[in-house]
Amino acid sequence: MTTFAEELKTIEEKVKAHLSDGRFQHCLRVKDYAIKLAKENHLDEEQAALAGLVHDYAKERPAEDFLKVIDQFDLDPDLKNWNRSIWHGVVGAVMIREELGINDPAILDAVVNHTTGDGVAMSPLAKVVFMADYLETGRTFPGVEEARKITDQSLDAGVFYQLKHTLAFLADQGNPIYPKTVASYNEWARHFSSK
Ligand code: DGI
Ligand code: FE
Ligand code: FE
Repeated sequence: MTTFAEELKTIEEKVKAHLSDGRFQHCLRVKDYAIKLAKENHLDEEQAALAGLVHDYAKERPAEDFLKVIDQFDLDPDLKNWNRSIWHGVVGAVMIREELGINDPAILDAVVNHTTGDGVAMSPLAKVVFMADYLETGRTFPGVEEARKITDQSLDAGVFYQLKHTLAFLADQGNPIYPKTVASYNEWARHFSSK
């Protein structure tokens, strides 16, 4: 029998081996923040820890690796028009399943959605990982304290805060915006708007 702590340690070593130290430390902080948010929202802390730990597992893989997986697993061919920012979640989840042996669909779904968010039907675990990635203690962007407070009060309000600000930031930089990011924003905007 392996305990959860042992399983986490084994996965942690594998994640560490695939990432620069800075990115690995980010993953550890996301794990910790995900545990905090899971506690606050009465969710499974072990699932949150594991999902937080692995969420950026694929972040530093070469483009060819992602392109191969997109073909091999018949993922949406439109993905090829995007880049690592989008691939590391959507395609990275397949690598996490295949290479780390994580099969829990809730964890894989949280990884898939950690960059773009998802609509209002987004799972509580996916919300936790999405917010932990944004709010982990190493994040210092203007507004991060406000975002942490809002999220402590309401996970949903935090998700909308992040989508609003990320969309505005990407547009301000003149970056293309992945359709799912826009769709996620629209669903939450309708959910929170009175009109
Ligand atoms: O992987 P992280 O840096 O911890 O965080 P992330 O996965 O949330 O975001 C990765 C990058 O992707 C970040 O620079 C913002 C960017 N991003 C998020 N949504 C979109 C996006 N980039 C594009 N082009 N389109 C998006 O919709
Ligand atoms: Fe990421
Ligand atoms: Fe991240």
